[in-house]
Amino acid sequence: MKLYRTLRGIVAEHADRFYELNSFLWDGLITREDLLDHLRNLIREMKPADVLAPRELLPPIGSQEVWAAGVTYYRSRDARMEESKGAGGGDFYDRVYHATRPELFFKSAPHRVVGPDAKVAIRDDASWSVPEPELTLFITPGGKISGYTIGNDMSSRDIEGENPLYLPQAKVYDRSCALGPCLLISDEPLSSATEIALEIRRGGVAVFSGATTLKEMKRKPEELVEYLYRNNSFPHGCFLLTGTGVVPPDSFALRVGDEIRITIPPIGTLVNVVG
Ligand code: DO4
Ligand code: MG
Repeated sequence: MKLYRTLRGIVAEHADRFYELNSFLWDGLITREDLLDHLRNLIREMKPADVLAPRELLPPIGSQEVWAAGVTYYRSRDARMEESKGAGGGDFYDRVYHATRPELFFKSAPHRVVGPDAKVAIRDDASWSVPEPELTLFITPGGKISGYTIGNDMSSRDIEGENPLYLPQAKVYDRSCALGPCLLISDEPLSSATEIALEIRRGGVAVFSGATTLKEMKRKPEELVEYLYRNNSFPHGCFLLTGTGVVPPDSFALRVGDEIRITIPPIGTLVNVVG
């Protein structure tokens, strides 16, 4: 079951049919602990449409905080050790990769998040920015993973590389986070064979493409959630980006106009342009 947040209300997609849930509010709906069963009961009584009439998709977020995990893939550990070696910070990334406690950081308030086809930003004071394609969990107030979406954890590598203490500035700024295109509601974990693919197009031509699978992720989603919810309450639930396993080579930096396409097959493709 997929849920879309749109300018004309909420739409559920199930078995290639679309159901308008116009009378529902996003926060009230997605924070239900029995979300999947509730949606199944709702649509049972409804008349579906075969196609979704064109409408603008919004990011699948209401009042939730967005958090992120870091260095959950070997590729991320490697790239960060390299970018920060001049600053003497490299050892921290290796240590956190192997530590019991994961790296978790606050990524975004809802107003900094953009949705499908909206523009993501690079900082004016950054010279080396990249997208980070990440499987993103939706967790209920009770701590249950009830949905999945695609997240882009836009990052300024030069700022983070200069000093790891600059991480919040490298990660948190207007339009530094994209989520979408929908929330995949499932009580089952995603298969470890699930692919996360990134393509960056410049002037219509692919200038970078790469992929990983969830098998490469060092930590289990439940482990990240368990740490995030320690002494932390989320009355509206929470989104958690689970870290990147795809990092373009060090010679690559995003430019205004670049198109970022992130695909996670059971969820869809999230497309944003830098602007
Ligand atoms: O350690 C800094 C951030 C790491 C991160 O965002 C990632 O690994 O995806
Ligand atoms: Mg990241």
